[in-house]
Amino acid sequence: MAVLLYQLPHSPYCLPITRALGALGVAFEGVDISNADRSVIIRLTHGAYYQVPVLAHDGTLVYDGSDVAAEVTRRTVPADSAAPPPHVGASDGLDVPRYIDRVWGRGRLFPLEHEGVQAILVPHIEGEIEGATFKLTDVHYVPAIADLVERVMTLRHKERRFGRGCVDQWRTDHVAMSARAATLLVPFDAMLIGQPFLLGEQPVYADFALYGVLANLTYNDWNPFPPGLPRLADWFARMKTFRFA
Ligand SMILES: N[C@@H](CCC(=O)N[C@@H](CS)C(=O)NCC(=O)O)C(=O)O
Repeated sequence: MAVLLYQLPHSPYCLPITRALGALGVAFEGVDISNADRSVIIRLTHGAYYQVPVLAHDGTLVYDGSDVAAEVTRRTVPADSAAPPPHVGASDGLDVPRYIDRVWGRGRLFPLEHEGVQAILVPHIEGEIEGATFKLTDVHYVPAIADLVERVMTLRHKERRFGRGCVDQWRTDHVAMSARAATLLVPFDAMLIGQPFLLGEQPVYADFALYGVLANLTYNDWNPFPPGLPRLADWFARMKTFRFA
């Protein structure tokens, strides 16, 4: 039952997956890919995907949109070429954690009674919150890339999206950006009044998604945990080691 996770170890989208696998006691091997060279993922998915995470589980490849991508691949791969591996997933941006929940989680990451609130909460965490935190990491992450070409290609990727000089600008603005991130996190601190995890007695995927954002922010101690959030700080410590019973 080999489980491989193709990942960027600091990624706010990969850290929830590695933590969820850990919390569920699933043994897996992490395969780190280059941020600047996605050829491993592109070959693995027969050109259907270039992002991470990608989970390979007993010949099944799982990544965001993999069901749809598999359909497209099936239709477009010539009959005489090697068939692509089977794919699973339902494309709502959460195909990998939903697969993990189906195979190992017994519905604990996505309990039916929390589907509605998670459909609001998780996109907010992956959008607004992640959007306020990853730049604070990137000001440390990008210059720390040892390989010159990898570093500049990663910078290029950022600058094509956010404009020339964006990483230097984020460095200049980091005090205001840190304060904004802390403000955005206040409601999560309040959610923990009277309960140990965001929606109750044990974590659901929203906890892992938020964990990923904060583990990315504090990766390699590049940033401190945001101040003034005592319940969230305690929750973060619990999330680091949580194991489902
Ligand atoms: N909804 C996807 C999002 C994956 C995602 O955004 N991955 C980032 C990791 S930092 C990535 O690979 N970005 C590179 C790119 O878009 O070129 C998931 O959760 O799996």
